[in-house]
Amino acid sequence: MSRPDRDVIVIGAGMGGIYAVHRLTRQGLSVLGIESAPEVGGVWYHNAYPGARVDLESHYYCYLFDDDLYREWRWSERYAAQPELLRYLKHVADRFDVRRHFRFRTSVVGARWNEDARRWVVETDAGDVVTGRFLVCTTGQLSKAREPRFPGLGTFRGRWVLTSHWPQDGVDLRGKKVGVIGTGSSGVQASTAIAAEAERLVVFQRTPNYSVPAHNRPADPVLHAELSRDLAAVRRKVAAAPAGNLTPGYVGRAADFSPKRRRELLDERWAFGGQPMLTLFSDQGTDLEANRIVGDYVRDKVREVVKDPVVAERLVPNAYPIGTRRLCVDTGYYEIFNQDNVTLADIRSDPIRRITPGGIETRDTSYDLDVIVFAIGFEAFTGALDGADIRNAAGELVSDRWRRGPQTYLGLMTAGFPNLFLITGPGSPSVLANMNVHNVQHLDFVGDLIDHARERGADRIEPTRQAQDEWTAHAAEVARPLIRRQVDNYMVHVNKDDGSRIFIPYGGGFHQYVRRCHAVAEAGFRGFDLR
Ligand code: N01
Repeated sequence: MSRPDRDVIVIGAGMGGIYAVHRLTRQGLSVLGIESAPEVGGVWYHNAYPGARVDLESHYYCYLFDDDLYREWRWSERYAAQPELLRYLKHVADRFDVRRHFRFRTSVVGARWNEDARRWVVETDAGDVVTGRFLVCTTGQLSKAREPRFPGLGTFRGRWVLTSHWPQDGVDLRGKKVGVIGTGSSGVQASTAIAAEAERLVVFQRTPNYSVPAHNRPADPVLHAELSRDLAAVRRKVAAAPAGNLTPGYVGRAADFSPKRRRELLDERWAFGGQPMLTLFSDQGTDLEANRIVGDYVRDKVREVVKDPVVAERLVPNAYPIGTRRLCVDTGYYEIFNQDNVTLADIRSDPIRRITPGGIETRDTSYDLDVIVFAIGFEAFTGALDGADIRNAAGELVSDRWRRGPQTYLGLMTAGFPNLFLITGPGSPSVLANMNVHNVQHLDFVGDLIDHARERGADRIEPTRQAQDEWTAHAAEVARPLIRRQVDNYMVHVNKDDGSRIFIPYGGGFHQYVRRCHAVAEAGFRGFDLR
């Protein structure tokens, strides 16, 4: 039988794709990367909206696999902004010479598993067909934008844009009347930056989200030097951390502390800033009372910052418990509502009716706008896979198999789709973990698994049904106590027929997940059927 064109085809040149090509070529595999954008960067290429910035500290949200790379790159800020992140990813791509393995400006429009030839047959929009033994999807979990489907959008005379596919040549917002729809992480960041630039900003909020200050500042050279001294130890520690980074963790259960001490601890976390607000009390993710204590603290902060009490009450996040959706991390978000040029439109009580040639019409009000910014989220987890039309030998999409929720082994492979690797997929910690660390962990596992199979003369890898069922049951079990499983958002799959809810990422923590992956590898990659 002829050999496939490549050992591995990698889809996507974001943080995961760059490392995939580096890791897999380094172990001697022939690799072709395919990327629709003209450049590396993935989400950090496309999400070029004003204010886009990482919400984990840059000292940890970067590649840790290469000591010299880590030591030589100096972040300018504690939380790097999108242009700097993109510069970093281009630097890494150059340093490890990965670009020559990529076809840019090329989209995968179909991929089929050919069982007889044991290979993936991949078609691109350039009309090429290329075959690969393995298909590695580093397509991201939050990369396929949700389409704005608002009546009348086609009639709008101004310009409309998506935060997730911001025009690379920018959008001039100076002196413009701008509307932002959506108040998740993207909308909060974009609104904060746009408020400083636009003549008028209207923020269209359906659900008030929790946002905590980042307290961004110049990067700390002492911390960088400290971490650089022993990167092997840093790698060990992040692998043993619940979210794959070394920010402050749990201090104990909320009930272990007096109200006065709790308040001090909350003040300290607030002063630290960012996501660690979710890792203060060990029971705030599982106990509603512990959660309420943290939620009330943030709600009071909103009331302290926003001067108009009516606007403040609309912004107060009380629709769901804190941390059950992704926490927003901001740089002065609530403060913008004290500016004369900013209006909050509460579209829960006064819903959008239609988009008109001149702006947005709600049930009670009409907003005159030059630009509409959609920050309405993503077709999470399966959007990019379906977009590439990846099908097994029976012609099924992964999402066809996952109608009642994702089924995977280790969040990495799914039965019925041999040799297909879903990097940071459903059933892995995925969006709950530090993505750089997680990508590297997953791709090291994949590299080792391919080597293991080849040493045994196998070129076909598929998880067994039993291993997949056991992993899916285990993931459901660890998610059972989590309050966040009860709250609708992109991390929860709800079955319409019986209302059953499946928490999509692995909720047991990155540390537990890594431990289990090690155990699987040490047991000869137990649960994978090699042929
Ligand atoms: O998307 P989202 P996002 N009419 O889905 C609203 C990562 N990220 O792009 O809550 C009106 O969170 C929707 O309202 P509701 C991060 O993991 C990271 O902001 O459904 N509104 C919500 O307010 C994050 O979690 C960074 O009622 C509509 C918003 O749009 C993930 O990406 C930065 C609507 C969507 O929020 C996604 O964040 C950015 C409609 N028809 C993103 N449809 C950082 O690292 C939706 N909405 C900082």
